[in-house]
Amino acid sequence: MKTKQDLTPIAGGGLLDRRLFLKKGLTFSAVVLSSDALANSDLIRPESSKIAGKPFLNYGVPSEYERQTIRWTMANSMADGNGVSWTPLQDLEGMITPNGLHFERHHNGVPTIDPKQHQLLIHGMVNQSLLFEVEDLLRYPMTSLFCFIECGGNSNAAWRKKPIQTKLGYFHGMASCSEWTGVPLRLLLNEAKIKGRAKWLIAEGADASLMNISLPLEKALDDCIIALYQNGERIRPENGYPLRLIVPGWEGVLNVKWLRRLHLTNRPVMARNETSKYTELMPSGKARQFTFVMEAKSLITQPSFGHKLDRKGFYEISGLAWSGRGKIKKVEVSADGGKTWAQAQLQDPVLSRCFTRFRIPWQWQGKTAVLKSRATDETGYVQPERDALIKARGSHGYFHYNAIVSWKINPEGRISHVYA
Ligand SMILES: Nc1nc2c(c(=O)[nH]1)N[C@H]1C(S)=C(S)[C@@H](COP(=O)(O)O)O[C@H]1N2
Ligand SMILES: [Mo]
Repeated sequence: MKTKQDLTPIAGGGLLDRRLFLKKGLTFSAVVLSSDALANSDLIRPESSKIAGKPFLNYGVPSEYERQTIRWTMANSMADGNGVSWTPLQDLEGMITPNGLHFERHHNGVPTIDPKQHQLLIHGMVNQSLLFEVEDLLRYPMTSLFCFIECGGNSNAAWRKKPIQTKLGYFHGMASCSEWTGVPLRLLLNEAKIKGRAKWLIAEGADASLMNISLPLEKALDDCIIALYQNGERIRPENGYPLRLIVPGWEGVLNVKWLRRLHLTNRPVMARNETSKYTELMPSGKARQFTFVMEAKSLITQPSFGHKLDRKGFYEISGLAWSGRGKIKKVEVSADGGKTWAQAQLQDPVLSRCFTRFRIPWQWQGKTAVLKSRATDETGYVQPERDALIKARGSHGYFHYNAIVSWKINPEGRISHVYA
């Protein structure tokens, strides 16, 4: 048997070693029953077991008791159907985002597309232009990949001078993670026979915004897919039905939905979303452009703003980490505002460019505490503190915010978002 020493904190503020902690078999909150209580017949035969349940459903929906777990939607006035909906990351567990809760970003609404009417055109610097029906694509060899999609504008509220007080998903939830299945783009491009001068691929959607974007051909040939399925079922209309481009690890905007055209060229098209948007003014006065990769980031999802710690004692801190450059190598957590750090356990599987779930037990003393998480990816890149990010990038930022997020717990157990 291990001794009491097992629960010696491994960092300030009460962070504990998860393996030793689980071995101890401690109770978190279960009620210990007396023999009188055990005599209560409802415990042995609950109400729900006394009548037959509801019939089968052709398509399942979440429990009626989970109606609060929803996307938070916000339309803007720039164009009809322009806006966002956020994934409620604070209410979810594991690494996969349910399809009905995948965030949405549309520039002009969700088009209604009959797959029988939809075609994909590949043309430009190729030896033969090709036109694919959706039916044709469904016959190609497919592959699946688990990856996150994150909008380059995710977390942009954190660039503001004062921290916003809102649920985690409502400012970091323009990121979701799915298993995408479809045809490797390389197969289709090789079939069209790329001309030597081609360097870029302009992808265009079939929505009212005819959104287009330039993608380096090298990336297209490396690991991009034309996805037809999302978490096992055909892609939802909101996420690009009947087909979309998946560009693993790179900015959300490159993942063109309702994809209808791939035009091979020798230079970028200089579309709205790679010139006036998704570019960043740097302290030098010059703007960064084509900042494709989403750098490593992590968030504590439990506990986070809107949750309340109702008593002191044990809690499992749980969160998500991801990097557009590969796998997450480690996540460190601090419970004392960054003075000391302890390594959290990464939950299997840890996949490249995919959400990774991390966990660490914590004994809250009932005092003020500041929780932080810091991700390191397999390239050695370490998620920066907010000050360092602002120093490097200036204070005019709007895109690519990936600094450490801090939650302050007050003695009543209430949680606020702080810059610390
Ligand atoms: N055709 C088309 N593709 C699009 C968009 C769009 O408005 N139209 N939005 C882009 C942006 S900015 C992002 S962040 C992702 C969002 O994908 P999702 O809505 O499936 O989360 O889709 C990208 N692909
Ligand atoms: Mo985006």
